[in-house]
Amino acid sequence: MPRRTLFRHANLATLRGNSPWGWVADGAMLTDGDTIAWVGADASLPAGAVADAEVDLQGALITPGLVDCHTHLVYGGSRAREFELRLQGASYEQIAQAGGGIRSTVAATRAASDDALFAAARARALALLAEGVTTIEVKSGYGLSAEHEARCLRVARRIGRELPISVRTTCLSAHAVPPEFDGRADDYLAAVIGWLPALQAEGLVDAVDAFCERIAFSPAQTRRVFDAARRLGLPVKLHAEQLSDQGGAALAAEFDALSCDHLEYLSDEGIRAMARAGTIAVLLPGAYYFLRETKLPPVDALRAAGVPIAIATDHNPGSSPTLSPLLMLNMACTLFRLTPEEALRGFTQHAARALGLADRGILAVGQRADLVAWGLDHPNQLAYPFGQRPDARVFIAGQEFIA
Ligand code: DI6
Ligand code: FE
Repeated sequence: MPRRTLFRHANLATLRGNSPWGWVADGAMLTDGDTIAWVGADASLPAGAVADAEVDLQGALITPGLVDCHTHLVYGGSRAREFELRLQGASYEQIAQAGGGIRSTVAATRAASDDALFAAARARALALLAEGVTTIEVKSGYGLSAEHEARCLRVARRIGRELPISVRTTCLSAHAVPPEFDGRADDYLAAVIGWLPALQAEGLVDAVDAFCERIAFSPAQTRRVFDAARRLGLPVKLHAEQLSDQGGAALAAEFDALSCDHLEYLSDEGIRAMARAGTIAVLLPGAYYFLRETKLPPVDALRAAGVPIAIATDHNPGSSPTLSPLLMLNMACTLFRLTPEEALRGFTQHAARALGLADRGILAVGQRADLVAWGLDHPNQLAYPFGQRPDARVFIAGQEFIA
């Protein structure tokens, strides 16, 4: 595609500022290379806004590209059998404690070849892209050894090289204790802390995450991982307060975490700490739904404290096997009572902040030209239907992605 493209006759949900949706009816947008050069009402398009190509969007809706800021996209195997066991009464925690759960995915991941891991992850990334996702975060955490964590993170990087989608990688080696360290969680963490510098040196780590939970790592253990990240200058995020209140959010905020994720059991103290630190709350309605959780994240209190809320798929084989960001928008509204606008801002603007990215998430001059042209009249139609996929043309860094 040519360097400068003028998009005309679209309704824009720019998400800029505080006006509803940052709405611009009959808008236009000029992109220059990978960047937005002008955005506003078609009628006020400056005469000098010349382009090499013009795209008449015929009344389509443009939103920023979606940012899926929490995924576990690289893994082998399936957990359909575990789903059956849960339907027969076993709980997620019981299955994990019996050596299933994350550990069964670790075994399948280690057994898979690099190419098999890549092919599966690529297909998942393409499914997200087809629903408007232009940036994804990908966590490790199903390798759980120096060799296999590196392999999974390389697969994530390869997705970013072979598809136009942007990939941010997060090292989640502190996800579970692998079998060879059974009963020796602290020794395992010492090993993780030992291999982190090499992963970073290879350019495989944009952030460090941990699973702080009764069935995973304690706050004291999480602190060791965060201390190591801080020594390396890496930002942190945390799976916090998903199944119980461990005080993980306050701990993460102490380390100026980019985000705390899940948060069903988040306390008032945790909220205050996140607000002080500017940490984003990433809510994951897919996991809430699939694990049939009943404790809702404290959405009203987060709003009152001014903590920005992001939404993500949490795609993973155990607790959120979804590849539909639009279903997550719907569930953020139906289950968590977000407004459709909050849900969309959560999957764009605030999700970008949860990844530390300031160059995307809204449609504004100077931002990356990552955008979606939807065959819809209004952005409230994104969150409303479920199990449907509207027409979507996806542009990444100014270029249309054609599957
Ligand atoms: N919380 C989750 O929901 C996922 N990881 C995590 O820390 C689930 C991972 C899995 O069950 O495979
Ligand atoms: Fe997760």
